[in-house]
Formats: sequence, C-alpha cells, structure tokens
Amino acid sequence: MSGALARDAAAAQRAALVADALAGLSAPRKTLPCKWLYDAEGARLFEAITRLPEYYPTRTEMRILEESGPAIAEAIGPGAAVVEFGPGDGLKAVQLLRVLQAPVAYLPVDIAPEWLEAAASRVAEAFPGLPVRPVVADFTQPFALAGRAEGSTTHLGFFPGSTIGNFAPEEAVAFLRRARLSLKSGARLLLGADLVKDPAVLEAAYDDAAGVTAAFNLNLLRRLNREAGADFDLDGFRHQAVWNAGLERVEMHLVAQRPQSVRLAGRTIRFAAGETIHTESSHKYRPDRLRTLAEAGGWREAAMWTDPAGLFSVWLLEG
Ligand code: AVI
Repeated sequence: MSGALARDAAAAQRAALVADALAGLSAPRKTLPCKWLYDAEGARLFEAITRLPEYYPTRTEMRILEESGPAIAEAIGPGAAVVEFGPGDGLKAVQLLRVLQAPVAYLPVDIAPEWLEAAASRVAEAFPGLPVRPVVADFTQPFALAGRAEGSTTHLGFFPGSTIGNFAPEEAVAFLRRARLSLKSGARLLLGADLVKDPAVLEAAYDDAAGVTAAFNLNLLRRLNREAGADFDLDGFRHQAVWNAGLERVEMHLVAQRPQSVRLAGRTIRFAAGETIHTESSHKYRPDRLRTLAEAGGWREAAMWTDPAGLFSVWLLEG
C-alpha cells in the first residue's frame, strides 16, 4: 500500500472507531464492538492469551486437529483449497495443512493486509510448493473468491478458534450464509466452536491470574484515547468476565470504579459507579444448538470431533 493510501485507510478506520464509540457509549447499556480490541497491542496481548494456562481453547483445538488429524483428512479427502477466515498467526492453518491429503492452495482472508502477511509467510515457509493467495476482504461482508483454485476439488472454508462465538447468534447465521456463497457450490467448512462447560472454568479462561486478559480489555480504552482523542482514566475502570447463563456466553466488561465523565469527539460521556461497558461476548455452544445454527446458515453436519474432556469441538459442515 502506498503512503497516501495507508493514511486514507487509517483515517477511515479512526472515523469508524469514533462513530462506533459514540453510538455504543451513548446507548442505555454501554457497549463497544469487540473488533476494536485488536490494534497492534491488542493482537499481541491476544496471542499471549492463547498461551495462558487458563485459556484452554487454542491448545485444545490444536490437539483435536493433531489427534483427529487422520480422521479429519479422511473426511475431507484430497485436493482441497483451504480458505481461512481471519487467519491470525497462521499456526492453525499449518497444523491443518500438515494433516490434509494433498491440499492444493491456501487462501487466507482478512481485511488487514499486514495481518494476512504473517499467516501467508508462515504457511509459505512451512509448505514451500503450496500456492498461497492472500485475499484482502472483510469477511463480515459478502466477498468474492476469484474462481476455484487450480486442481482443487472444492474450497474448504476454515474458521477455527471459536471466533464464531464472538458473533451474536443471528450474526453467526449471517456469517455462515455468506461463507457458503463466497466458497461456492460443493464447499465444506471446518469450524471450531467452544462448548458450554463449568462456569468457573470459563470465567478463569477470561480472567486469568496474570492479568493478561484484563490488559487486553483495558487496552481498548487506551486505543480510544490515542485514536479517538478520548480521555479515559485507565485506573478508573476494572476488567470483569462473567458467565451469562441465560445466553450461554462469557461477557467481558469494563466496570467504572467511581462516577466519572469522559470526553470523546466533543461529547461528554457520563458513568455511574459500577456502570459497565460491554466489550465482548464469547458464546459457548451445546452440540445441538450448533447444529441448529449451522442449518439456519445453510450447512449440515458431516462430522464432529472433540477432545477427551469435551471442552472444544471441530465441525465439518457441508453446504
Ligand atoms: C478471538 N476470540 C475467539 C477470543 C474468545 O475466546 O472469545 C477472544 C478472547 N477474548 C478474551 N480472551 C480471548
């Protein structure tokens, strides 16, 4: 990207952040979209979270991909072109490509070119002969894949990490529908989804002893101060992770420690003591609910794998 284009993209991003913050913080229940958690520092903190002892999803999913690898490869068959939505650091793609039979291409999809690069180069390094074609697109919107990768039998969508859990159920259905259209007919989707379990395990996973998740959550206020000209006092807020049993999701909040006013884009936002900003929901699924969600999104279950403790699930869906 040229310098001028990069500056335009950064300005557009800041404008969208300000608009979302003004809308979310003026609502009766204050909220901020979780996508804004991921600036460079947020992405670094999230990677640190994935290595925490309390945060079981990443290592459990990796273990399923490894231990059920032969069964997953058998179910998928040879010649798949893997299309990964939001590839992160590319580690899970490397694990999947390691077990698949003769994959023909890897197409990571993300809105941020700099993030795509990390995944693309990790995969290219691990599989030197494999065509790697990054696709710059916002997968929360409809997008087109150029043709079918040469030699591929079908596109295999890959959406690991239980990122689907960060969508509200209706957004998850909309994502599944769009993914089906983008991947084209005959496609399959390998989907990672975290499962409902003991609330104490869930709350610890989102409120670790070392305070990394707290730093990840509070970093959102630091970002608003830097990019949206806000004046949040970071000591005035505390991280909270709570299991919402009715909606079967872990919610992250930032709790105001005292009454306070914050300036943001020329407006004053008032907080009562104890009032919260809801910054993320992480939905956990029971297999039946996940099946229903997949069907509403136009997919049906071909297979499902889990770990011995039943913490996490990996689904193969067909369109
Ligand atoms: C990216 N996403 C699936 C993570 C999750 O578990 O919901 C984000 C996260 N938030 C706090 N810890 C991890």
